[in-house]
Amino acid sequence: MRVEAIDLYHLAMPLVAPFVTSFGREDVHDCILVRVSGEGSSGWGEAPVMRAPLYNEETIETAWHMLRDLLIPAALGRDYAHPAEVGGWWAAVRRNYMAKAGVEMACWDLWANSEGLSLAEALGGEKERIPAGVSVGLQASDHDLVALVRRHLAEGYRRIKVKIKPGRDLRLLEALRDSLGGFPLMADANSAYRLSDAPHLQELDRFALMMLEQPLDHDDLVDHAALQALLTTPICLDESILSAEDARRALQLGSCRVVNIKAPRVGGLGAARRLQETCAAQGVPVWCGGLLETGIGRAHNLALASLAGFTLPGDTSPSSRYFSEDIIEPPVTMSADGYIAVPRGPGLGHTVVMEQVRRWTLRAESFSDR
Ligand code: OSB
Ligand code: MG
Repeated sequence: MRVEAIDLYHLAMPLVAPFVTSFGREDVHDCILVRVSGEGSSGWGEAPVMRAPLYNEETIETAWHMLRDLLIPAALGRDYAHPAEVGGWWAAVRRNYMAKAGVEMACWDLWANSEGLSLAEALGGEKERIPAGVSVGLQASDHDLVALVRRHLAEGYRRIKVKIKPGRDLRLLEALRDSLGGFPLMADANSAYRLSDAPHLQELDRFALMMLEQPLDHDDLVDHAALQALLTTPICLDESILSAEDARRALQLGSCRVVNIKAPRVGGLGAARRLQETCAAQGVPVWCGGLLETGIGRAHNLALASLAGFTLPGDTSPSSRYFSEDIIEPPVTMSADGYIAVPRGPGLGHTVVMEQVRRWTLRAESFSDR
């Protein structure tokens, strides 16, 4: 498959409700959509970068720069026999994983389309449907949070994740357990605590959480290991794991017992699959996280989560949880018992609606090898 042209679109799509975490509030989902074309076919990827470097160090502007000035020039005109090769094109470029993932994931879709395979088949995914989880942001009050989680449980979600931060943790979890009982629940702190908070975090053990996600700094495997030794609740790492090598180091140190895998965080689907294999070899369960993706990134996540090694429900929710109208047709939907069907058609298995893409595009740029 030869890469002949690449198009970039910066989208800003309004969310149906603001998403509030320990690091900030998002009313709009920003991302860079990447379309790679070649040999009469095309494929889509999504780099879910934010405007500010709050989740990782990348931003819309840094990713656009990396794509335009380094990653796309190294990709145009390249031939690949299999998309697992693509990540290697930028071996000399450090990090900038979301920018790389945008192109890498589009190359998977392009290849799958030309082979007549679904993305799940291209990756080796076996599941026909995946259990849906939902990530619930911080709400104005514990009362509002309980009402929202009650609604999500009635909608069928198979696991609930709530965001916590210092001052918004024990009472909130207590309210959920008191009102709604023993449903599958976990908490994500997005690095809001320090190791000196360990005595406080030990109090979370009484809520029987499935896991506590990323309590400490994004680059601190050492303190996470010290904290894990003091908790019965398993720690799950998100921001701290940027590669399969990071996971090997984290597991060697005892920094976590579960890993959240997001393809954009690690440079794409090839790297995400290697990360999953590293975890599986050590008996460590993984699940597929999310970054509020549009239908394009969501379809990629469904394909990834269809791999047998993804044994826990993740953060993949239906389109309607994020957007009033998605940019793909049909939108991603969830059954009443909380499952999402893995797309079976070629590539994404959904059609990208260009009218919707253009509607939310703030900036676009095209590149070709001619
Ligand atoms: O930490 O998992 C996270 C969204 C944006 C940035 C970071 C995170 C999240 C989520 C939402 O939790 C996951 C989703 O619903 O896509
Ligand atoms: Mg997280």
